[in-house]
Order: sequence, then C-alpha cells, then structure tokens
Amino acid sequence: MPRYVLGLDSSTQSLSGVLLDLDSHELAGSWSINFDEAFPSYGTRHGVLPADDPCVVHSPPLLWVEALDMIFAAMVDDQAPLGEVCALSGSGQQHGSVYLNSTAEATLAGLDPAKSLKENLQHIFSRPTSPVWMDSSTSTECREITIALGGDTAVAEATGSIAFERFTGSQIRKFFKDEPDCYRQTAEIALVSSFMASILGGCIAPIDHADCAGMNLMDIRSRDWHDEALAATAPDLARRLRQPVPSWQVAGNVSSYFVSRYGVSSEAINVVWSGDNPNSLVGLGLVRPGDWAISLGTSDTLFGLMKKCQVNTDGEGHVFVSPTGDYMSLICFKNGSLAREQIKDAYGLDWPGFADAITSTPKGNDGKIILPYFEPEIVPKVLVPGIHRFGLAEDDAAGNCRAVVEAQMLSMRIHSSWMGQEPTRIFATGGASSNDAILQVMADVHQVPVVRISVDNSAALGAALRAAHAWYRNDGDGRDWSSVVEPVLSGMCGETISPDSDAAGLYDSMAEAYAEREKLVRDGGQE
Ligand code: XUL
Repeated sequence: MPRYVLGLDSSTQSLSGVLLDLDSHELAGSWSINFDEAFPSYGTRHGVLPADDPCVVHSPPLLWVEALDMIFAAMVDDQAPLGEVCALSGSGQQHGSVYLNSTAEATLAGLDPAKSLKENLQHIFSRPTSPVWMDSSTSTECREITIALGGDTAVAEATGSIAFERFTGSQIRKFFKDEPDCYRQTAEIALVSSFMASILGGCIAPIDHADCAGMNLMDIRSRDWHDEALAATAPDLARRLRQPVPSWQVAGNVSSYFVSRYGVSSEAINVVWSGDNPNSLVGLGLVRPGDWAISLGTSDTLFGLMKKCQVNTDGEGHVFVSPTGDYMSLICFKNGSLAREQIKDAYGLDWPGFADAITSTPKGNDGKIILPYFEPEIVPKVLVPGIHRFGLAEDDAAGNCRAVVEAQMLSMRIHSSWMGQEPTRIFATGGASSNDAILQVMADVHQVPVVRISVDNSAALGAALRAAHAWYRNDGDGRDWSSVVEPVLSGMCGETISPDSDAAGLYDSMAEAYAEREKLVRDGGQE
C-alpha cells in the first residue's frame, strides 16, 4: 500500500501543500491558496494588512486558519489519498508571531468538526493581528535589547544573530510596551510555524530549534531559552513559551478534526513545523555540512549547512539551527538579478547575449572589477547606492557583464568566510540558475562543483521530507537524511558544472583585490 507524507507551507501570500509518495518518490499532488484572492474580506494586499506606518506590517492569523480548512477541502475535492498519509509537517514564514489567550489550549484540544476552523478558533487570540517578517517598526526595542545584553557581539554570540527588527524578540517587546493589558492576557506566544502545527495537532505545539533561532531569544548553542534575552524582552516571558524541540520531534497525532472532516488517517503523525528557510534547506537537499545553495533571484541568497556554530557579529548573516540538527547560515545579497539585469539592459543585450559576453572574456577579467550597488546593499552594508569601476571602462560591454557576475560571486565568497566552513558543493536555484555562463563563474570562484536544481516550492517539499524523515525515524527503518532526500531530489537536479582548477589561484588573488576595493568604497575612498 503506498504511503504519503504531506508538507504545507504557510508563507506571506499563500498556503501551499505538496503530497509526496514515499514509494515512487514522486509528488502526488500540489495545492495553493492565495490569501488575497481567496479571502478578500480581510483586506490584505500580498498577504499583509495595509497600514499608515509603512514600517508596521501585520497579517490576520484567522486568515491562515481559514486557509487551512480551504486547502484540506481542495485536497478532498481532488480525491487526494489523505487516508494514506502517515506523517505531515509544515513550513511557516519566519519570525512572525501569534498571541493566544488562556482559552487556546482547551479550544484546540476540543475542535468541533461540525464547525469550520474559523468558528472554532476565532476567540483564542489575545492580539487579532500578527507582526510578520516584513515589519521593521522595532528599532527602539532592538536597541534596548542590545544594550541590556551588552552590545551587538554579545547578542549575536548568545542568540545567533544581532537584534533585527523582524526577529520575534523585539516584536514581543514592542507588544508588551504598547499593549500591556493584551500582553498580560497572552498565555502562549507561537511562531507562524508552531501556531499552524498546533491547529493540525489539536494541542499547543512547541517551536522547533531551527525556527526558534529567528527569535533572538534562544541560546544558539544550548538550544534552550536564553534567560537574559527573555528578561531583556518582556516580563514573565518564559511562562508564555514552551520548551523548544528538535525539528524531528513529533507533536502527537493529527487532530481528530482533520480525521472526521477530511478523512486524514488517524495514525498520521504531526511533526513540528519549522521556518521557511530551514525547510528550504532540506527541500533543496542540503543535508551534509559543506552543502550550500545559492538562489539567484531578485536578491541572491546563500544558504549553507555547517557542522559548528559560527556567528557573524557584523550583522552580515544569520545562523539558525538546521532541521538536521547542525547549523545553517542565511546570507542575503540585495543586488542580485537586479544588478545583472541593469548591466544586461545598459548594453542592449538579451540573456543569451549576456552569457556570450561572459564566455568571450577571460576568467578574472584581466583584473577589471565592478562594485555593483544599484540599490543599497545588505551584505556588505552599503547605504548609498553607486556603481564603482576599477580598471574597467564603461563602454566595455563584455567586460562589464563578466565583472558584475564575478563581483557577486567574489562577494559571496568573502562574506561567507565567517561561517568557517568551505563549501563542498553548491546547489544553484532561482531564475538565473538556467544560465550556464553564470554557473561557471560560480564554480570557478568557489572552486567546487555546482549542481543546478529546480524545485517548485522548496519550503513545502522540505516540510514533506522532514515529515518523511521523522516517520522513518519513529515507525520506519530509521534511514538517514541522505537516503530520505536524494531519491526525491535526484529527479529535480540538472547537470553539474565543474570548476576550472586552473583558475583557483587567479580567484584567490581576485578575492583579495575585490575585498580591498570594497573596503575603499565603504570607507568613502575614490576609485
Ligand atoms: C528570513 C526572512 C524571510 C522570511 C520569509 O530571515 O525574514 O526569508 O522567512 O518568509
């Protein structure tokens, strides 16, 4: 009899789900509910509520509740084999928080299948809206927490990241300061991930270590709440939080609500949910230290799995716990496709023309360098945009094309060295990963093989793979991460691009030259 696992993804704009067939290792179905389209009465735009202050970005958690009913109904309509699901788990947009009152626990335990989830759960909130990761209204609270803990380095060493506005700690502090009565009425604080897991399981589900690392509240090494961070955030916070758990922890069986109403197997285990980035790590197959992924999108994002906990005290990257129990980094470079496209367009090229320009120029570009800050850059932190050329003429079309891609790859190499972990292979994903010339530069600069991978929703797939891993661990043959992930992802991997080992020395020197130019520009020097 075939067995299935279900992975859900509660993201900013939609709730998606994938059903994975454990025997064939293939997807048996996928569903998605767009919040704005499906629930216009909430008035969300791109999943968030309009606000007068652009720094305040909240979403209504009841919308996510309704979407959960709707996606299960859609699966039933499509005759998805929910009775044969052995495990389910999910992914939540990171950092967002949900505030529950003292009725929540009993209400979740007694969900009535004759009513909708909305009818069941509408009175469990002590705060009707949830601040999400796009909220940047807590700079004051970040400063207060940082001072209380002894500075940026101390916060990063303790919790894995310096204090960020979107991280949950400063958000909780702002809630406590602005609405002390509602804070007092809050019995439980959940992340989006643990909130959704709580509904599926009909109990308060704990937060997993991976998503917990995005709160600025967990001791990143002991993986327990950090007492001073809790104290710096809000009074009696420990009472409102359950003990964080490993990402493979089972939070019980699926609630009888989903068994009665949608025919989900009553034996299905509800594996704790995690954040979208940790789930994507697994969904892209990064289960061995040294496995990296570079997602080439509007911004470029680098994820890397590392064995040891290394933190970045400059705020250039985050360290989270990975769902495998190791650590992971997340580094975001804003001038990604944005910069590649600007250069392509400036020389009137299409993408094949851009690729030809790169291959027509020598590796290392004869030392010509560009620093392509079309927009303020996150890593390295550059607040004033500007394009800085060194030995590179503006009318050298091919030289500029190679320079922008070499700049991006060199910057990733330089600004990931804090991880203390060299990559052994890189999975390339996102729109621009279809471009061979760009991937060859990636392989040459990092001197490792680059594997092209195309996964539609890596967060939902990662959640399904985590559910599978937990199921094998508990009820199956205990197979390891690679044996769970590889049979599914091998079909999604394209060719491997090998590095040119003759270019190794060249890019070592270029990394030094690039870092010097970058320092010059950041110090306000002239090219
Ligand atoms: C990560 C972050 C975003 C959200 C998106 O730190 O804020 O990637 O997780 O959902």
